Amino acid sequence: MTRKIIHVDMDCFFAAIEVRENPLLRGKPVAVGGSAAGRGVVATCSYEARKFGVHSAMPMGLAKRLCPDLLVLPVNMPLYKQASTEIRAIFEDYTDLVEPLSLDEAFLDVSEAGHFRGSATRMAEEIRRRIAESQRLTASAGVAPNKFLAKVASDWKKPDGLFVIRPQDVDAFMLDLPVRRVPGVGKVTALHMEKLGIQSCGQLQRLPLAELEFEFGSFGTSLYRLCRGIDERPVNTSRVRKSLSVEDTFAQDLPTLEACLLEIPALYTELLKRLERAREHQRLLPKALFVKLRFHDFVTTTVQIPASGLERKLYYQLCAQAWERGQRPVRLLGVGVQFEDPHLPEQLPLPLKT
Ligand code: TTP
Ligand code: MG
Repeated sequence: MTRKIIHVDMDCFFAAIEVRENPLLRGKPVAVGGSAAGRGVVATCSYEARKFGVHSAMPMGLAKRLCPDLLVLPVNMPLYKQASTEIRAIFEDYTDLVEPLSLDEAFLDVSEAGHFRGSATRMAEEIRRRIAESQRLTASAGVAPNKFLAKVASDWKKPDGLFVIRPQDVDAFMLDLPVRRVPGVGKVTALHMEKLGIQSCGQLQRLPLAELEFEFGSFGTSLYRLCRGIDERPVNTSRVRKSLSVEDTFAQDLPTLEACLLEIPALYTELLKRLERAREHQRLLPKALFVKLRFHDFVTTTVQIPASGLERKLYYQLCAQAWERGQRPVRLLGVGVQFEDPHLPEQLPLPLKT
């Protein structure tokens, strides 16, 4: 059965909310995030700031250099959460099948929704209008037969746009779609494809399944379908958490391994706290622990170890291992845990030999 999926993504979400709260910011380059002095990063920024090359996750100091007039605002999370909750309530007027991806983004499966005699396009239009009216914020939306294409579509006419890919348009749409748009294709895979002379999904379609699997391993199997615009992933109402982590960028570089180790207890305590909160919603079984270090020159390294519990000792060990790889001052330190896939059947404990 063909499905009807809507993907809604708010435009410059945090920054748009700040501009709404303070109209003097309208039309100005605005960034939300940590201050340059505190060595923070940009969470997001207005389109005026993006013109200067400022983008998410960029160090604020660099953003200020690229755009000297940049207005930097601190993150006001409760305000964004409030807007997010109200927007989600709008989605739920159309379907129970809502899968939030983040505060500002969600998939809706409206295949069974009766509004507008089932027209997903009309529903998406109305959702955008209601968000604009009630929140004074703009949203972009994509409508397509699956999640992959709905997400591509919401980005197609951003900001404040709507784009629809009908089932009969999929084949033509895929031909020129850059492979980078395919979920799971990052820099490395894209480069691999480029070396094979492949830039578009149309070109990728010419590779037989066996060749895709030879070149890209198990991901090749998914690629075979994705490059044809086929994606059967359901809209999940509750997302399964794969990992949880806590990290901190320090106002001053941590000069030595000892200094890094001293930061572990605070990060560890915070991780336990967040894990406890996350466990209120789902069963989470640790399968590995990891430590992430970013050295002062932004070189980043991650080490992990299989584990079924959050042993603090292991984090010290991992931290020392990660440090060995760089042996220079550290600007960011993170600790985290990966979880078992809850859909796998539970492993039976091996009977103890007596
Ligand atoms: P995005 O949807 O990626 O970005 P955006 O809504 O700001 O801009 P766009 O118009 O391109 O959709 O992320 C949503 C919000 O999540 C964003 O406003 C800030 C926050 N965010 C972070 O805090 N850190 C990040 O690294 C990213 C990418 C987003
Ligand atoms: Mg967004």
